[in-house]
This record gives sequence, C-alpha cells and structure tokens, in this order.
Amino acid sequence: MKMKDCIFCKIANGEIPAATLYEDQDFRVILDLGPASKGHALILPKAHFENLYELPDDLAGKALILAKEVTKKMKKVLNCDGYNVVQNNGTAAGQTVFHFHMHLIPRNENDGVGITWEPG
Ligand code: DGP
Repeated sequence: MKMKDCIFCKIANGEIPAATLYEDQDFRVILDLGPASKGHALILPKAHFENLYELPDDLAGKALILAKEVTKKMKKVLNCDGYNVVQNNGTAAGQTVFHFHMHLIPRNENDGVGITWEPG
C-alpha cells in the first residue's frame, strides 16, 4: 500500500522522477540525492513500510538478494574496493525518510567517507 505524503512512495512508484538503476514489481533502485560516495544507491520497496520491523519477510529476503546483485554490478561498473550496506531504523539511528530503504555505498581505500564507527 502507498502512503499519501511519502516521498519514497512517490519515487518508488514513478510519480516523482529519480535516477533509476533497476526496477521490478516490488522494488526500485535509485541514486541517492545526497550521495556519500559516487554511485550511492537506495533500494526502495514500492509498497510503504516504515522500517525493517514492518517489512514482510519475503520482501526482506528479496531486498537482500537485490542488494547482492546491485553491489556486484557496482563493483564491475565502478571498480570500487568494497561497499557498505546501511539501513537506518528510527531517528536515533539516523533515519530521516520513514519509508524502508537500504543504502548501497561504494567504497574505496582511504576514500574518507565518514560512515564507519568503532564497534563495541
Ligand atoms: P536515511 O537517513 O537512512 O533515512 O536516508 C535517507 C536518504 O535519502 C538520504 O541519504 C538522502 C536520500 N533522499 C532524501 N530525499 C530524496 C529524494 O527526494 N530523492 C533521492 N534520490 N534521495 C533522497
């Protein structure tokens, strides 16, 4: 189901244009408007789910498989050294758009992208 005032619902369903890397019946993959690095992409489900907890298991599985496929292509096209798969839930965790999305962020050695933290 779509949510009336959700920007990612509108983008995912093609009502607002976005640079699209991939689309199928469940998902659209777009380039992030404020990329952390060149090629930073977002996986958006077409139906509205606020966060990972709300995302049904079948779509969660599909999103992760899609992340594998897209990052494989990223590696080929961008020749990046690695990538981050990031998924924020809740304002405390940095979520700013409340429609589930998964960030795919290409990385290169010493690229200075500030999205890692010290675990523990
Ligand atoms: P998060 O902080 O995890 O909720 O990430 C939201 C991301 O969405 C952030 O990296 C910027 C991106 N973003 C926000 N609005 C738009 C938009 O209208 N178009 C696109 N392509 N990206 C957007």
